[in-house]
Amino acid sequence: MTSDTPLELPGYAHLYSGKVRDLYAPVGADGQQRGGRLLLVASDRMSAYDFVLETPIPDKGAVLTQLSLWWFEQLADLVPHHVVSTDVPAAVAGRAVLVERLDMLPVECVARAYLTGGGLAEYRTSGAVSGLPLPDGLVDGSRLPEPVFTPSTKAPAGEHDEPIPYEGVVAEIGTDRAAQVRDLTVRILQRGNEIAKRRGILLADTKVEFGLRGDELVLADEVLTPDSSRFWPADQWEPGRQQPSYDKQFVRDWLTSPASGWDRDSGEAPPSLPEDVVEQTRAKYVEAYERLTGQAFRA
Ligand code: Q0Z
Repeated sequence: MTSDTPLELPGYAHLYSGKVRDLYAPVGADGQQRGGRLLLVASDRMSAYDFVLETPIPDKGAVLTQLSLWWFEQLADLVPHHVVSTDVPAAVAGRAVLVERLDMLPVECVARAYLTGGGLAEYRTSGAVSGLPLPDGLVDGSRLPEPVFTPSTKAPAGEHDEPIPYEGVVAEIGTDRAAQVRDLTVRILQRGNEIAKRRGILLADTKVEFGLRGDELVLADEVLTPDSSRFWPADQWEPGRQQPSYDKQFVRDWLTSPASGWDRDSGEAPPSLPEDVVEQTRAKYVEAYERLTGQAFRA
């Protein structure tokens, strides 16, 4: 269990830390929170096999932050987003965004374009995903006839999100809002895949979060990053097996190799990563950013 002290940022109060990100609120000289804004900070921490690794991946937080900002622009004709400014404290420059504080919807909006993970497990049990019947004969990695909305609960810290039926979303936020987030989530993944596929990356699935600005739905959090979505190398896509991960494969391969000395089933935390695995992994994050955006990554 890692319990790193969050950064102290002058002018900000630390609110919360997720596995790999930290949330702050701007505060005035009086120490009171200034209304309406939050600071989202992406760290260089990485998770694998449900552990937060002790070895940081240099620039990961900045790459994912810059990628998410780029996607918000690509999606701006579909849905407004929460980003206010990238003018952030020097200590987190490039890896933090100032955002509008929204009333967050109490559901995780997931869409799947390819079948794997929890969706595959549900399909094997029932022939359906989130209650939507699918054709027979699909295997791990199959492309779905069309992307499906597979919402989940927002689990408390340390727990896993649980899939919920579409009707559960309706019960939480109402018929019209449910249909709106379902359609938007699917369109975000479709737009993402239209762009990514041409650049050699498949987006198997994604999780997005929405909030409300009054009555207006706003896309929040991070979007279409390797932490919120499964990125697959398109040239290695081969349905019928577990697909390699675009970003985590070097880490997984090393952790499960004899060289690591780690037993995944032991319950022990994984060991620190060797330098070459760190560097290869950093290169994959940078490569994803550069392929997708067509821009050079600058730290
Ligand atoms: C996002 C999270 C973390 C980063 C709350 N615009 C918003 N308005 C209100 N709340 C949020 C947002 Cl993005 C919000 N999270 C998740 C946790 C770092 C994002 F530690 N929680």
